[in-house]
Amino acid sequence: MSEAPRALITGVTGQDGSYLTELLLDRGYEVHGLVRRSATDNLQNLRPALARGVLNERLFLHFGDLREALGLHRLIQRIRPREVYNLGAQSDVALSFELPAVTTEINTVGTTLLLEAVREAAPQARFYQASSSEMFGRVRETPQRETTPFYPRSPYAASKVHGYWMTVNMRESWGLFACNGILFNHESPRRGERFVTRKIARGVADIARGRTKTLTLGNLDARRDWGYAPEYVEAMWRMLQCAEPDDYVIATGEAHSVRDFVEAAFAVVGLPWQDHVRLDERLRRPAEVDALLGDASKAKEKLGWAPTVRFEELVRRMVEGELNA
Ligand code: NAP
Ligand code: G4F
Repeated sequence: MSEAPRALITGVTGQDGSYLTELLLDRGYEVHGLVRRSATDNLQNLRPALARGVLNERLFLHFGDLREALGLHRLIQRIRPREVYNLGAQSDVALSFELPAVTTEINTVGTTLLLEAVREAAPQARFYQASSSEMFGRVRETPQRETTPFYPRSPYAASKVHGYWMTVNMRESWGLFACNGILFNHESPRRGERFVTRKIARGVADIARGRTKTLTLGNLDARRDWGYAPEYVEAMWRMLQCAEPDDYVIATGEAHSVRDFVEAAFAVVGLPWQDHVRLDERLRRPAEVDALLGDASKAKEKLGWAPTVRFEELVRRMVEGELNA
């Protein structure tokens, strides 16, 4: 193996994992990704990274699963990474109401197993945990910051609260360099297809191309602080370059409703949204997170991080991404 700094990414095939892979390759890292075996292609997001022609030279993919304790231990022992980014998760909030045990197994037990493997096999490694603004749930204050108490509203959010505290606990008990990034929603053309921004972007593009007439959604009133994913993976990396481990909120500080997103997306193709959007009660969640808005002042001050892609630009990039697909 080369002398380049080595990083291990779980969830490497996901939106964030793929952007982080490209960022780390750009910065001279040797990148190792944990990939789940799947019957159909789950490497789509990694195509740009794979197209660099560095597979098995500076980019290595390993089959594994966050629930496989010995596999994680062996892999970390073999690679001895300098940095470990735990991005792997059952990340679909709506689905977590249907799969609460599986969500807990992957997000809670999986995170614990990975932290344990790092503690045993590479205790000097720096660890990033993908924590979530969903943990704020029924919000106790607005905007939400690092000190805002959690009030999880879904099995997903509850699983992430446990992962958050395991990360803090490993830092305080065993001196691990472990950080939580409490990231607010961040999107891109690589966003999973079930999340609302991608669903809207794809629906609008399909309607503009005459492939369908309607887009069916749940709650249009929910508000989110939506940022651009490639900028958010930069924040992850910066957290692990600090002198001391800490926890950071990453957000734009601007909130919009799902309705705002719909309006802006239809505006990109010049169509009236009211003619095409239908509501379906079955897409509403048993418990909703009504509004999230983050305060990333600490990240700005300590990491020198600030978002540049704003809401209208994000919507445009996502709709154009679908039109060009
Ligand atoms: P994503 O696109 O859904 O990617 C999730 C990744 O986890 C995929 O690579 C998936 O593999 C992998 N995975 C699922 N189950 C696994 C298991 N049992 N073992 C190993 N890997 C497994 O998620 P994302 O949007 O990139 O988000 C990355 C992380 O940040 C997640 O932990 C998410 O919960 C968290 N987060 C996301 C946001 C956001 O707005 N995007 C905000 C806050 C926090 P497959 O490809 O095989 O399914
Ligand atoms: O796009 P969403 O499914 O994302 P959600 O639930 O905010 O979770 C995402 O962001 C979290 C960070 O806060 C991550 F931790 C998590 O892993 C994930 O990446 O839903 C956004 C909002 C919700 O209020 C939902 O009820 O959109 C509303 N919505 C309305 N109609 C819909 C739909 N959501 C989906 N997925 N599909 C709909 O048809």
